[in-house]
Amino acid sequence: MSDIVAILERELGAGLIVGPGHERLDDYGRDESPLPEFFPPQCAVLCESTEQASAVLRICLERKVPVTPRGAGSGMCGGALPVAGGVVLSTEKMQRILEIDPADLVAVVQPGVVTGVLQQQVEAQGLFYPPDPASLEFCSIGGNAATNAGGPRAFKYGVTREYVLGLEVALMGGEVLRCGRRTAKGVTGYDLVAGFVGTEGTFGVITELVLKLLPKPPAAATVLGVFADIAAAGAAITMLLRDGLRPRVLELADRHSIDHIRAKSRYRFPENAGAIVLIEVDGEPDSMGMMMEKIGLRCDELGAIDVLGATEPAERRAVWEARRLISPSLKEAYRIKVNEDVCVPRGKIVEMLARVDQVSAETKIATAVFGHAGDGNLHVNFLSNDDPADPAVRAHMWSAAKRVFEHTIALGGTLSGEHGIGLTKRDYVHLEQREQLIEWQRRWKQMWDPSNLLNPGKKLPARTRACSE
Ligand code: 2HG
Ligand code: ZN
Repeated sequence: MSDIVAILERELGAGLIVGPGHERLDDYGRDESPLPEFFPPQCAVLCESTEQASAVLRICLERKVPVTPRGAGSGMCGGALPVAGGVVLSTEKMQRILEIDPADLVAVVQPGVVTGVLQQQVEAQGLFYPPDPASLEFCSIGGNAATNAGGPRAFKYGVTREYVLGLEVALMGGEVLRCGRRTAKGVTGYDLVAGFVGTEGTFGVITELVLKLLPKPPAAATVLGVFADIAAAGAAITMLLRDGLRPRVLELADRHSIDHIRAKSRYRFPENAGAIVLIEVDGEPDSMGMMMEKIGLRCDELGAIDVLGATEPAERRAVWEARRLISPSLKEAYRIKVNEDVCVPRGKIVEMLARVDQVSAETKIATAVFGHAGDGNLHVNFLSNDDPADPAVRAHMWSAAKRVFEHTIALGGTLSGEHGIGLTKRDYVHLEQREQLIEWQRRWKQMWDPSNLLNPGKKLPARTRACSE
């Protein structure tokens, strides 16, 4: 394993390799997860083509060196951390948009394309790529597909999986597989595309994607329902869902989340906001006014203390910039931010919010709660300025997260709605899934990567128990 850097340099050229002594090497040992440790790889290879990615995977299998695939490094669960050392295979340089086809309504892209850049490019042609993770200005499409990323607009349009029609994947050992289609429908063979999306780089490295596009909605408008507290906002969301309302976004942010973005936000959030429900609709321009009025009146009926509208593009942009700042602002303000991403059945949102409050009171840990409440997907952030290096502090923070997981599962929910399992949550998978089910997934992983060298130690708990449970 020790000569792997020299071999890769010889076979691929030193220009692609971030090796020992390089000032950027340590960056590949970190991501956006709340872990104090970092995991330096032996080197990172910044691949520029499928052939290069395939060569890395071939050489590393021959030498039995672990490989950790990495997109933009914006993941929050440690999925891109090289916990076993070895080589990081980065697709950040594979940034070409190969095709935008308005007739077929598809785009063909390399994995390093930044999600927001793709959105701008397709929108310039009157098209629309809906998945909008909050990190869209720096995350990449390959990472979005690897984690099956969501975002606010998932409420109406669904998550990344719904938009990946076809994939090119480089497998451990270097074989390149193309699967899927570019047609609107298709059922030939097994659905390997769905099988690769969301596998967090444990089955293969995505080297090209065929993405589904939609026509761009001609207009959109945003309404902010201001509520006295999170319980009132949660109850309003439940009622809005029961009304059968289908806006494209139905988001929630509590007072703590809003307070952290006030100073930086161009949009002025009302001082009295105990919680905000963010609703966005899209459709024909002349229907926007009527839809906003209807939503506004309904928010009033549901106890909003104020209702504000944003129709002008600049104003809407300011609202969304502010919303996307919640996560980075909390990260800046606290030394520890353990952020969970639980998802509960929609009918259980109010109960889940109450249980989060209960955990915060029991553990005396401050929380900020925000996110995609219309989908039941709540970002529960546990926050502290205690010493992150103190194991007792960390254990206490994670014990609070575990309680939230337990409440989530008791309510019929799931550990992660959109961020993934990666490293940080793999030891909690047993709370949600039976050993038998986990074992079948391990066998599936084994089929693609029998030597367990591709992103080892992620997604599933290690095999410690008998599988007869
Ligand atoms: C968001 O929706 C992201 O802003 C980040 O998914 C969530 O930091 C978080 O908890
Ligand atoms: Zn989110």
